Amino acid sequence: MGTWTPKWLCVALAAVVLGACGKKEEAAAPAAGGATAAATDAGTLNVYNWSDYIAEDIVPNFERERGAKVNYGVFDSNEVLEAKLLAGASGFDVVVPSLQFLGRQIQAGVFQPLDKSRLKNYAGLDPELMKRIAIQDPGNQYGIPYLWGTTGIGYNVDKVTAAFGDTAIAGSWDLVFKPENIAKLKDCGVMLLDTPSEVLPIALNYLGEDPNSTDPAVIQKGADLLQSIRPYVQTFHSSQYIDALANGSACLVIGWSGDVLQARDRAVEADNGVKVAYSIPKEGAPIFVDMLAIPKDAKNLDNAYAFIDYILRPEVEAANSNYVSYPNPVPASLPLVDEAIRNDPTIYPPPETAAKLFTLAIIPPEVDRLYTRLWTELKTGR
Ligand code: N2P
Repeated sequence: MGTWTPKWLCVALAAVVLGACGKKEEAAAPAAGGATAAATDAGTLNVYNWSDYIAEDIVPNFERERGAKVNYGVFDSNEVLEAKLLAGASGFDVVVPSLQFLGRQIQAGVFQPLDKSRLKNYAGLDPELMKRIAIQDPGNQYGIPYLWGTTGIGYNVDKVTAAFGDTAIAGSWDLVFKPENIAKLKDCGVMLLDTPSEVLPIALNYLGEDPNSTDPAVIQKGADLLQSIRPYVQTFHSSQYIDALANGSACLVIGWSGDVLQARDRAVEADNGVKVAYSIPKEGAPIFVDMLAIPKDAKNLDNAYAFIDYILRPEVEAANSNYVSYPNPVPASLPLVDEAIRNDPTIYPPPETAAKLFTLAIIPPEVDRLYTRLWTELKTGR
């Protein structure tokens, strides 16, 4: 690699159909101090982002440069963020939904259109990516891409090798979806993301169905597949798996690319002998783009724009990618991204892998309700 190659990403994103998502929960409460202040730009900024999703010095550096205090809260699922946004008066100035959730939140009137003249780094965003994003954010009016990634398999190299002789099996969703395979890893800990909006489409894709199907009979097939492996799943959670993989208490997860790679790095830092790896299975996997957006009722607009513009600096997004192992949408940052990350095919998938990635569409409310019901049944074992 070595050069920015957005073409494959475009191919993957071009597969966007109409709507797919779901419902769900959890994460630390936002420290939305200042949310009740009526004044504009009272020296604060309320940011609500995914957990484990920012280089540790970005917020302090911004605070120092801007002379503002950032209240930084975290969540670990789109469903949790969406519940807060739809309830209104969230107190947040900047939030980070995934594109397909942003799409339906735009329709619900949650965000304010962006004044791009206030973002001097806007021109540095990859134009091909922006074009694809416009399928779900028409005219790129509401969202700025933050980072992107894939949803695949995280695993403990030694445990998988002990069970199967080598790790080849991790290249296929067969590892997760064939009961006889997942059963072999049951005792070392299996965790799935607690997010129906990604796990159900993964199951459908594995079955050869449209991952974004809105047909209840088709969606039921995905739910049945998940029920068949339910006895082997220990936990549904969307952030605890990083530490669990790193400390050896989980050996198989459905997880997000950068999170699994952070687990790998934490194990190396801890020098505990645990080897973690991430795979994009050959049958295909979701590709997601997480989007910076400003709620309609945000109070600290100047700071919100300043923060987004700060993030878009090539050196800031490069530092971000280097820290969290997720690619970013600013091509000029690439020369500053560590070679080990730039050249890692599980972070920047090569074209043949990219061709198999699928985007998630905006699903209609009745499908959303079906997802939620099926997910509850799955988790509670009904
Ligand atoms: C960060 C996960 C972000 C990727 N922990 C999910 N969109």
